[in-house]
Amino acid sequence: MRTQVAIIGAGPSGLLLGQLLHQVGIDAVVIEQRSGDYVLGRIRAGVLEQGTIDLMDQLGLGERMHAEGLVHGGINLGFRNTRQRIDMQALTGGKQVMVYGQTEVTRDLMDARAACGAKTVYQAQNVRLHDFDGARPRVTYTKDGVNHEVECDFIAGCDGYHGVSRASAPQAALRTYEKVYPFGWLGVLSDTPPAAHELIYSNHERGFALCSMRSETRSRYYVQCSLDDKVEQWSDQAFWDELRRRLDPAVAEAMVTGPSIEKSIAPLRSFVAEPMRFGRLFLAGDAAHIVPPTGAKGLNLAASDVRYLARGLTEFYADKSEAGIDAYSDRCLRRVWKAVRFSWWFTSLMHKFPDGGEFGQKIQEAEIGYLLGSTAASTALAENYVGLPYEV
Ligand code: RFL
Ligand code: PHB
Repeated sequence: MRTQVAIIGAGPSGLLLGQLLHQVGIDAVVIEQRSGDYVLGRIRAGVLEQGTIDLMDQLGLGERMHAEGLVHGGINLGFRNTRQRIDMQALTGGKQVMVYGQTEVTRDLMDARAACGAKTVYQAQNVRLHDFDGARPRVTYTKDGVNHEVECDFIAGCDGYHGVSRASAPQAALRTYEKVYPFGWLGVLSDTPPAAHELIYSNHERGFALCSMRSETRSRYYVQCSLDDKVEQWSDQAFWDELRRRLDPAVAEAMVTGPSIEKSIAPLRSFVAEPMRFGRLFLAGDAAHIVPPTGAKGLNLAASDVRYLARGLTEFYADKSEAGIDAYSDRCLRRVWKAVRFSWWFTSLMHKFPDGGEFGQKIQEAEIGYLLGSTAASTALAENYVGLPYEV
């Protein structure tokens, strides 16, 4: 098989890139190791920045998102049994975010891909990347016991943190930066009405809690947990009890609970790999960087990476210019590091650190007080949360 761009991974970055390239007539094949249902079954991101919303609109895929997504102009910070709203819309000159789950974004992209007849290979085993240091890269894989080879001009490594793409880069040319946090998030999805109209990020002496949602009837909640915890140890009742303890009394009492329909534990990590280009291999999304979910930035960074990559590849084919692909890595990394900083800061502010002690707690309290009392400080939070601008 021959294509222009071989895309490894059918997560948000791979599927978004596929549609962006399709829109400008660049042929791409997406090669995914899991089944489509498995990809859709992963419950992840919930919040889209304006830039990600714009990208879906640009692809002509905004209809369901605008009909079903929930537009939020603020978030709530919970602290010392009270709750205060940060009016992001007022602080950023009208910017908002959209609550529309990653599952739905992925479904819309998969449907669009199928509708335009673009090729996606699911359940590809043993995916390998070859010869991307020259002009004729190849990707090989096995499917149903048969070996396949894809010849291409470029490879886009959109295969997440555990994927094969970053691992295939020449390790001597790769520099990585990492911070692992000493706790995880236990998440529960339930068909219950959300606890509040907007998200609540709660700093509590027992640990962080987050009230989020997928719709008016489906909620997503998280509590900070120990890295040693196992999902099986957490009954639904234990989860709801712990969540309630970490919220202010008004929300805790009014909250509707019900059976969980998904429950999982995610570790928290900040990670950046530099550069994001090796010859004709480009890394995008979680393959190149991970942020802790506190800032809701992971999916949004994946979207900004592939936007830059699609532009670079379009310039390559349409204008015979390599300027865009040459600038790709630096351009992405400037935005990535700002989101890494924000996600690290917000994580540090809101979680209980095992070695933080009473001093750490007092500093957090002072900072949250400052944040809520100072327009300058709350504006800094708001402009990062709604998404920093893209470079033109
Ligand atoms: P993905 O989604 O991991 O997709 C990579 C795909 O590649 C496939 N793959 C391979 N395919 C072929 N060959 C191989 N060898 C392969 N190895 C892997 C995988 O099966 C998969 O289908 O990466 P991508 O596309 O870069 O997208 C990144 C986002 O998924 C991620 O950043 C977000 O989910 C992070 N995130 C959030 N981001 C936000 O912007 N807003 C949020 O509110 C938000 N909340 C979250 C989150 C992530 C969470 N978890 C579980 C880590 C909440 C949580 C709890
Ligand atoms: C979610 O709804 O899953 C979600 C929302 C906001 C975050 C992280 C996760 O910061």
